[in-house]
Amino acid sequence: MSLGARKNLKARMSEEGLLIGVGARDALEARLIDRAGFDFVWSSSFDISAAHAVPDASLLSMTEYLDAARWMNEAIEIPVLADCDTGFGNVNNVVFAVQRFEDAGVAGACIEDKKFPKDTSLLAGGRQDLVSIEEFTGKIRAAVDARRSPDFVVVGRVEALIAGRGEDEALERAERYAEAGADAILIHSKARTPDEVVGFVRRWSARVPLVLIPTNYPTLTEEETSALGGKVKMVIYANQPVRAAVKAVEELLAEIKRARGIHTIDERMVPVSRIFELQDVASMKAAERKYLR
Ligand code: SPV
Ligand code: MG
Repeated sequence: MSLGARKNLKARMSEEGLLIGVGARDALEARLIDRAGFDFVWSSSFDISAAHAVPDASLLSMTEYLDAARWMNEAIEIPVLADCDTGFGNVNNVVFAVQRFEDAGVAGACIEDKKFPKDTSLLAGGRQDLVSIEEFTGKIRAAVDARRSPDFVVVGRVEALIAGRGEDEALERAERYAEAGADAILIHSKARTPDEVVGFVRRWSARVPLVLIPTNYPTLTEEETSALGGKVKMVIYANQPVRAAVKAVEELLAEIKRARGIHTIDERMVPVSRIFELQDVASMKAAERKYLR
């Protein structure tokens, strides 16, 4: 199966410049990200877990992540890069997942080198055990062989910095995952400044492009990232929409409680007509006019 031109993240990776993705928890958020002009949607395990009010710790099943990614993909024109955690188990789970995400029209899958079940990367005191390089290169090779189209992007995610294993091990893992066939390497860091990631980027061989998630080092701008010499191809703002939504909804609910009514909150909400627009009610009504007799 080949992806439609606009969904082809692989083709876009060979264009000049950074690709900017934003994390979504559902199709509505994905549609907002698309309408705002970003390059791709990250179907985030953190965001989808948060939407279910459960920890991002391999608790939801692959099917739930797949469903979320499929709904997102169907709602938008831009590609979805699926956060596939550890691949949901061993190589058999990786093969199973890659085929299903690809069949759902998703543009690519990212798998990380943590042990299943994983703990979320930015949690202080979280379990950050890694699988061996051999085990993880097996997963990358399995993912690459399982995809039906070479356009399906396989991202290998290195958690060595998150696990406190240091830059040398992170570089070795990245090199080995690229050698195993990963189209890009996501290097994650929970340091509070960009220095750790910048140090990695500077030493990276540039064998394949890099992906960054600057949640914990938000001072790194896109301009500064581009200035790192073109080794970074994608930046993912992984969880800002869900965090903004929680803040807005908490404040709204507090105001309703305080005012004992909904007479003071119009300014805090979009009108119902905006939701109709995001639901594309207009297309449904056009179809009714054409076909409904
Ligand atoms: C996600 O958004 O689910 C990620 C990024 O994997 S992080 O939460 O920082 O691990
Ligand atoms: Mg995740």
